[in-house]
Amino acid sequence: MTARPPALAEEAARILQTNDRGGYSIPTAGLYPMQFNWDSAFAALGYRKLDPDRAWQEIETLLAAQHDDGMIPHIVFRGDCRGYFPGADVWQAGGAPPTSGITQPPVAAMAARRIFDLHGAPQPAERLDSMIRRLATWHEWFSRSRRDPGTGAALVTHPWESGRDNSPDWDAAMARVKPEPGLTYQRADLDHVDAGQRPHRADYDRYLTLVRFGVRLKWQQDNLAAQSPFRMLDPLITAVLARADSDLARLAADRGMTTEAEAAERRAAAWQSGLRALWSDGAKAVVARNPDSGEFSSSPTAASLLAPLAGIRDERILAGTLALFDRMASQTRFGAPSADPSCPEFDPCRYWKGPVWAVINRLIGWGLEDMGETARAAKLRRDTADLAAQSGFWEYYDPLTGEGLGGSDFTWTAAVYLDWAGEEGR
Ligand code: 9WN
Repeated sequence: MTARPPALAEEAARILQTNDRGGYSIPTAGLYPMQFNWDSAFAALGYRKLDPDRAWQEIETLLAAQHDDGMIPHIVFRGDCRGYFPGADVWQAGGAPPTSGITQPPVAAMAARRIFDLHGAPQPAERLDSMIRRLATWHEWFSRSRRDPGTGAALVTHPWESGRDNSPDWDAAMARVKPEPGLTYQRADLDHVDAGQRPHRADYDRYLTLVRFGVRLKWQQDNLAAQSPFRMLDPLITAVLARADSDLARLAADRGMTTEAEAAERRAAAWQSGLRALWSDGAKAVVARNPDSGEFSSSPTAASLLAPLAGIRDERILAGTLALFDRMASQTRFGAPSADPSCPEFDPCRYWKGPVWAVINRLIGWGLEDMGETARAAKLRRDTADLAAQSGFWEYYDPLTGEGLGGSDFTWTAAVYLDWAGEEGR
């Protein structure tokens, strides 16, 4: 039996309230007991339905963790973080509260723009001005410390920075990372989730090796971008930056911050051209790319469906994107699978190797709606809502059966339902 939509919206609201730690949220108790960067951006979109001021607070607490160089870290270790590995003691990245040493997809400006458009500015409105300044400083940091000069696309220095940890996009580059000899550590994720739904031990060895590399560089971000044993160009972060900078430009213009608005417009155009440089004639899609060899990833992933979000309207890229969307949709009951079902690495249960993620559907749907592709966007919304109705609000789902996987009672999945998926037909 499937839950009826009003009951589902109530359940989603209950999850947001349960995971609210007072001004910030955790993704889910146990598995992720602290604040995560893009999780908070999506959480804000859910809180806006319950209390817009609480939504603004979520963004403010995230931005409050900004490093001196402008980076907003991927984890802010607030509250009792025991039970998560690697903790602040491993990262050694400083901050009060302590943080990780890398960033995550910058969805926060997109969330801020949407909350502003639908609910107006927070009170007093100067709060929004400080958020705009912090977002602008963060986005400038991306242009300075994560922009590949060759292609103009965004570089990631750790799979965790991409937010799509074990995506096939990173397999070739990860295979070249030599794990540090004699690493001993105790994973905490397997206390909460079945090993078949999480990355392998060989992945964790490399995740840790890369963290220790950053510690040795004292998290000097420009050096990290130049020297990290893992450097890849990410279509998702590039597309999100194009969209987030254009949203930031609109927000800044609305607040009369002309200099910030013009700078954000320029950055948005530069990220769009960076995304075009990820177009592969072989894959007929925008895909991850090695900045050193220029080599393209051999198969597309869900991140290849984000050119519309970036505001790209080139005929060839849009036609390739829609054809890929249709092919992937024909291969799974629920879209969008995080990895291409035709690729040998596809695994419907293992994290970013195939499962559906509500937040990725939200980003793809956002772009499709922008370009007037309402039928395809509606399919993704319906699939996202059907997954919640069938299984509840999980971290991710099997695209073939709809089974809920990973952590349960998950903040960003509940938030995407409230903000978007559960809205269908209203
Ligand atoms: C490492 C919190 C985060 C998400 C990421 C997701 C997962 C962390 C982990 O959980 O990553 O950053 O420990 O597995 O991949 O996108 O932000 O929900």
